[in-house]
This record gives sequence, structure tokens and C-alpha cells, in this order.
Amino acid sequence: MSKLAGLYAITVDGVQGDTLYSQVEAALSGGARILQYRDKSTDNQRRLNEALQLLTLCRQHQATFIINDDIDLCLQCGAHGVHLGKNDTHYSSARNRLGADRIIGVSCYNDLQLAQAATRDGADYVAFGAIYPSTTKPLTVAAGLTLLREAKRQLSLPVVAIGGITPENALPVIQAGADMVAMIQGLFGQTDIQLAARNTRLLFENF
Ligand code: TZP
Ligand code: MG
Repeated sequence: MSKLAGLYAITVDGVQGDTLYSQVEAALSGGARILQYRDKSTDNQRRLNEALQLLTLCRQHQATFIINDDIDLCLQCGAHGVHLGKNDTHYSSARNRLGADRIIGVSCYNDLQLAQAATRDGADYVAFGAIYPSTTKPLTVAAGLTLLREAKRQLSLPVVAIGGITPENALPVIQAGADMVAMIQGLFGQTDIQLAARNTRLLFENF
């Protein structure tokens, strides 16, 4: 399986330290293939310590480690790449700072033109959502399975689906062509995180 495929776990903003590490360890041992560190605080020392620890966990599981938005943190900790939203650092400035080899993923919401532009710019993957209503980000735009199918038809880049996805509702998303399914609450909000990750991994393996 390529590096940009499978379960894409995104950390819960506000979960820190040992709780964060044990949640992430469970997700990775269940089979998450990509981890995004999404901490929107400004406590840079803690963020660097946590990112270094999460990178170590990702290396142990041969998983890809992505930082939400923060180019400096990506360079400081040696993460594999960054994920950029529309209010984040612009793609070209991120690429200039990170170089050709780092992964840059771009949020495209429900906008295929944004994804075409990201493809031309040289992004490594694009993300669409919210596929289902999301309690984590309730006010975001909706992007359903029809859009996802159209995105796969038009685009050559790996596609992430995000928003309200759980192990129970992920199969239609994978069938619509998502290369990666991103989960926050559907994974880290579960009592058994490892089992949730394993069940999602099995959906990909059996597809
Ligand atoms: N972008 C669109 S929905 C979303 C983001 C960051 C939140 C996803 O969280 P959850 O808990 O998996 O719905
Ligand atoms: Mg962001």
C-alpha cells in the first residue's frame, strides 16, 4: 500500500501529553497509516515536545506524520509534511520553505476547482469534506459522496475524505474512491481506539 492511503488519524485539539500519546499509540497499533497533529494552541514548547514524541511513534509504526498548518514546527521536528487549510500559510510559501520532498496536503472543502489548482501547484494530496455532519467542525460546508466520486474521476492526486466519518459509515466513502479516510471523533472519541482503527483498516484491506 502506498504511503498516502488508509486511515488518516487526526489528533483531538486540547488532548495533550500522556493521554495524547496513548491515544495515538492505540490508533497506530490498530493500523492508522497517517497521523496529523492538529493542536491550535500557541504553546510552542509543548507543541514541539509533543510533535517529537508523535514522530517517534509514527516511525515505530512506519506511519506518515503530518503537522496541521505550522511550517516552522514541521521543520523543527522533522515531520513528513503539513496540511494546509484556506486560512493557513499559502501553498507556494509552504513549498518554498519545505522543499520538494515534504508532503503538502490541501483542504478543498467541496471545491473541485481548488483541487485542480492544488494539483497544478504540486500538492501531494487533496482533502474534501465534510462528507457527513461533523461535531468537531459543525459549521463547515458539506461535501457528499457524489462530489467525492467526481473528484476521483477528475483528479490524479490521492484524495482524503473528512467529516463525521466513523468505522461504521466509512465503507461507502471508500467505495466512492477515497484513498484515505480522516477521523477525529470517529476514532479518538471511541472507547476502544485500537479496535476502531483496526476495523477501518480491515475495510481498506477487504475493499
Ligand atoms: N474539516 C472538515 S470536517 C473536519 C475538518 C477538520 C473535522 C473532522 O472531525 P470529525 O470528528 O472526524 O468529524
Ligand atoms: Mg489548518
